[in-house]
Amino acid sequence: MADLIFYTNPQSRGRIIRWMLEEVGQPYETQVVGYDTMKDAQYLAVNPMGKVPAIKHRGHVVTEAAAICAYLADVFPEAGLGPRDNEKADYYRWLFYAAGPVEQAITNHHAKWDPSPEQGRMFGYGSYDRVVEVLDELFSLRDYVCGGHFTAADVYVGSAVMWGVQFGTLPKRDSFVRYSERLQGREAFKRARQKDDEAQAQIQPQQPQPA
Ligand SMILES: N[C@@H](CCC(=O)N[C@@H](CS)C(=O)NCC(=O)O)C(=O)O
Repeated sequence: MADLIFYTNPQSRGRIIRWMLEEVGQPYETQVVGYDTMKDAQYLAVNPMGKVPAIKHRGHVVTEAAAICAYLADVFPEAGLGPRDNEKADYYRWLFYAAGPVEQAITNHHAKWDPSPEQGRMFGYGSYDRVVEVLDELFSLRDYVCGGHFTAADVYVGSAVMWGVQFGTLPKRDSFVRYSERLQGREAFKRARQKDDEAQAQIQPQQPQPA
């Protein structure tokens, strides 16, 4: 069995981790989990939430895309994806901001439910509009989460921004578009996209086109 196993579905947040794994550059084994088998006992033994992505590294399971990004940066320091000492504040702050407030604001807003101003005091993200403004200001002022240096936090925060712009769940602010373009130019990102597209094609082989 491989040291590092990656459980994913190519049409899922597993794409975040594929990209992270390609940035890390260590060998890994991919196990594609179908949406129809995610709640089977065999996969629930890996992730009791019955969701992807997950990894198993030397027998230890890590779930939650943000945690997996941080974990991989930590256990493979040679990849240089963790924060330098003076970057740790930004790294943790924005990684957790994306995994909590950004994720909740985007998914609730997409589901057409937003807290009232009164409820916003109790909800960790306050309001969707405020979350968008804060993200926009961040990437108007810097190229990457930690300033001028790409880290694992950009894999996670950047995925939220890229998907948000692509699927229209975030507005197409200039700062988001420029940040997305910067990230999409990375070789690891392109490799990951190709591998996921190949995995997707194996699940759903292309239908022959009518003549
Ligand atoms: N909080 C999890 C969310 C994972 C998640 O919701 N994955 C979706 C795909 S994007 C899933 O596995 N859905 C299948 C299901 O719930 O049955 C993370 O950040 O990794």
